[in-house]
Amino acid sequence: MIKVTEYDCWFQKYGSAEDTKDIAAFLEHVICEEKGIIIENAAKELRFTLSFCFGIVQKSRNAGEKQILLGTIGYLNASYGFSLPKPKKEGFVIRSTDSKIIIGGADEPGVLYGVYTFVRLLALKRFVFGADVADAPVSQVRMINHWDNLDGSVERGYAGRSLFFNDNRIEFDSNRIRDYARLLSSVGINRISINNVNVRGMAKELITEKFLPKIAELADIFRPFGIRLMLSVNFGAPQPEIGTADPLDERVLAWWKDRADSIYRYIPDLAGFLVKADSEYETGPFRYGRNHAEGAHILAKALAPHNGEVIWRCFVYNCVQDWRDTTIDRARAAFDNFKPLDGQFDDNVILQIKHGPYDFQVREPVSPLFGALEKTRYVMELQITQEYTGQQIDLCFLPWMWGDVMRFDTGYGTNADNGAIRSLLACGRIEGLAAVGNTGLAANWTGHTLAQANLFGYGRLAWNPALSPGEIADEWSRLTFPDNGGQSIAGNITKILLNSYPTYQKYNAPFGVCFMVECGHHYGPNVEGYEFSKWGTYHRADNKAIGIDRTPAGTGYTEQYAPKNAAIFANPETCPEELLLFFHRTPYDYVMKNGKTLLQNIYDTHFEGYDEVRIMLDTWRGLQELLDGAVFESVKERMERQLENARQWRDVINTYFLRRTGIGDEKGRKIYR
Ligand code: GCW
Repeated sequence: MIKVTEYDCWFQKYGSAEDTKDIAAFLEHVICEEKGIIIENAAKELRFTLSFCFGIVQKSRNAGEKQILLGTIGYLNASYGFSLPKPKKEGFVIRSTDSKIIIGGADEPGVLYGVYTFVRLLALKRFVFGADVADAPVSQVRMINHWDNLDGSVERGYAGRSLFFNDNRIEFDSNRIRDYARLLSSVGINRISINNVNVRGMAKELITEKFLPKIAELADIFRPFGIRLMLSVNFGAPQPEIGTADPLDERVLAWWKDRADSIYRYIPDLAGFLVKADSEYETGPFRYGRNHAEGAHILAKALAPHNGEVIWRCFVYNCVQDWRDTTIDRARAAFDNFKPLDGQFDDNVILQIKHGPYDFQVREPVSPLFGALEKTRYVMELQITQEYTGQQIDLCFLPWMWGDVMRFDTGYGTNADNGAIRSLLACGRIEGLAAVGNTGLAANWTGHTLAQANLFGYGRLAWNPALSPGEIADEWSRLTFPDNGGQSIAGNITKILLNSYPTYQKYNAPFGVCFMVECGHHYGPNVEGYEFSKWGTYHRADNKAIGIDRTPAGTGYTEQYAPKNAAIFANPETCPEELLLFFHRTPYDYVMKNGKTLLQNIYDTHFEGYDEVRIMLDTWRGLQELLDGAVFESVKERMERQLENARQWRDVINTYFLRRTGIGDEKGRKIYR
């Protein structure tokens, strides 16, 4: 029976020190003589995790005896006469000699990441004594965005209430925040914004003396883990006090400077501000007749003396569209708004662009802004919280889809690989990743225990976007469900994870059509839920065809891509079929690559999607004997709800198209009329 403590996530008990006995003598003696907030914590974390995960007790020893030695490489080389190679920023080297295992970091965070990597390798039984391990993160920005409100609710949160706020106060359990910081840091996260990008009501006061002392306490907990705080701010904040927030008004600049000065007195290493402006009713520079470069500029100026950065979101579109108006295409909005401003942003402004042109749908193309911006710094925004992907009731292993995003060739390289998103990350053109978090006060952090894999996977991908979904799923499963008694269930769980995204996609909105969800809360199907709304999210199905023509003959969206992709997407024969309805208005009798019509493919995928959830549930039930009861039950209960959701999706979608077309399933399966 495998005993798993959900709270501990990917830090479980991996058996006794027996399992590590060939190197046990080293592990019993962790030494770090260097001073520093992060490095001292690295030593503490190593001692703690060795004891917690492997039951290793530290013993006092003489200097010459076997030990693990930690330090920055500069310090180690100078103090011990080593000649360790210096890795990239935040990177590390692990080297073993007869008397030492040395974990050397390029800098203090590097030591900490070296420590967590070492522990992970031990837990995975992959540490090879004598073989050097060296690694460094590909990008500098590896951020989590919380959409937590001051009242303690979490926008699009499916894991209980906020870790940071309650009842219009900052309220947290320090131990829990420390555990959270460990989880994040252990997968390389180095920034966190703690409050919702929709900064409403009292949340506007977070940047005042009323709240800053308490925010400083949070920053103090995250700091030793190499994680810097960011705050979401409301662009209109100066308005009530001085009657305007116009970014070209000197008084407004003075107001922001004053705020920034006082914020930095409390949190000297704040990473900066995150801003949602002119988006979904949030105010922004448009209100004052200014553009987004001018808007970002004023905040950038206020933060610059403190080395702070402005992360400015590109989720700007017309959210009061008239569905009758077919000339507006929401998918075009980010590019239309931001590409013309390329080169006009300050050096300490980073644009944050959602990975797709719409809004975290189950399947969207990659936004055409990636690669197209040449003179502007930017990061990609992903969503770990499962707003449109099952809300942590349905299992949906997102690194599968993120992997597709990472491999997408933007067409802005000289060959396929150096135009790929992961290559743009590797060469620094895309400066990193941000993602909306999926955690809360739920006992297991994420509601669905298996949704922990999405948090883990996000961090691992932000560290190294070339990791495959298979590698990530395998690591996570083995760390979380350790093989203590020789009964490996991790392999089964890896398979369940890897099937979950394709399955979810099958029973959801078909072939990239997007938005067939229930309005407001976004769980479950409602085929025309957003069809006559103001949000710009239409599929315009009639009796013959469905989808938006986004080719030059239609909205012209395809033209926002590099020529190679513009051509691929504009032609239904070359357009990836999973995106067919995103790019093309397609008749139901269109014959797809497998020789079947679009309609029949919609039916097939929806029947299959449901059947696959049933198989997944059966597989899970088959693990009952091997798994700890609580984890088994909580996941089973969610999978049962998922099965019901998949049934609803299958039948609502199939019935909708049967009614539209009058054509039934060629295999004669039951479709309700
Ligand atoms: O997807 C939409 C969500 C909103 C969210 C918004 C955004 C924070 O439905 O809840 O607001 O995106 O990304 O700003």
